[in-house]
Amino acid sequence: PGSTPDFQDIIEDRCYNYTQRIRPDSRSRNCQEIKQAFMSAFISKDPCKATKEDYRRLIDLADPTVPCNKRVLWSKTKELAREYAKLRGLVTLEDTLLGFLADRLHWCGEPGSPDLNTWSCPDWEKDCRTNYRSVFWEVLSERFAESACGTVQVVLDGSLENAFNEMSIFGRVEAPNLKPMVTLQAWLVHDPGKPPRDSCSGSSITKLKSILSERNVRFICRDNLSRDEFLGRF
Ligand code: N1C
Repeated sequence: PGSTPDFQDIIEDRCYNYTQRIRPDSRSRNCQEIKQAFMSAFISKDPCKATKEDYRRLIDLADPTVPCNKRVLWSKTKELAREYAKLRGLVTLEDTLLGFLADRLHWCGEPGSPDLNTWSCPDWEKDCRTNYRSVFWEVLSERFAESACGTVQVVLDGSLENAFNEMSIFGRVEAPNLKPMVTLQAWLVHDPGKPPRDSCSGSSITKLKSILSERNVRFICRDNLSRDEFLGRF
């Protein structure tokens, strides 16, 4: 797809909603400035040439202020992870200002044009990995993971053959950026009506363990959980 219609208005609305209603305690932020910084990160630029640098100013304006010891990561389980976080008073990246602003949106620009491209934005698999949306989530995810402390949870889809996927953002960006001494608690949850296909002793989780042990991150894993068991109601 191309950029989400009314991208700028959505960013602005969400920014006011977040800073004034959802987290009015968060230090006062200028939504006009944040929107401008978001736009200037990618407007008029080659949509396949995104760099972390492009988002530097935006990130500086809106750094996460969520607690470091209450973070929930996920891969292929966004809605479930968000539900779990909400029930337990924990947070996902969409609970930070920038995660909240960009959730479910698409955006890219065109060289030489002041407008968003509403026809087509590059895809990570088909077109280029350094597209503005992917790089945005990578930068945010990297910061979210590297600044986590205490126990970090990750919700993985146990109905997949490889619950841990090295090519996912969790696999290539978050897991390798956890700090030493952090504990990662993994939950393998299978979909209702589907059998568990991966487990804590399977090869994908073994790979995750090896990435973590190199970094001195402790690892706890629970598998074979149904959605209801995981969310704690039977
Ligand atoms: O590639 P993934 O999952 O492993 O990424 C998820 C991982 C989470 O732990 C988040 O902290 O990375 C973070 N993250 C988001 O919060 C997020 N919100 C929306 C990464 N990506 C996010 N998106 C979009 O979903 C983004 O476009 C990205 O490519 C997908 C990742 O989904 P996935 O494969 O289920």
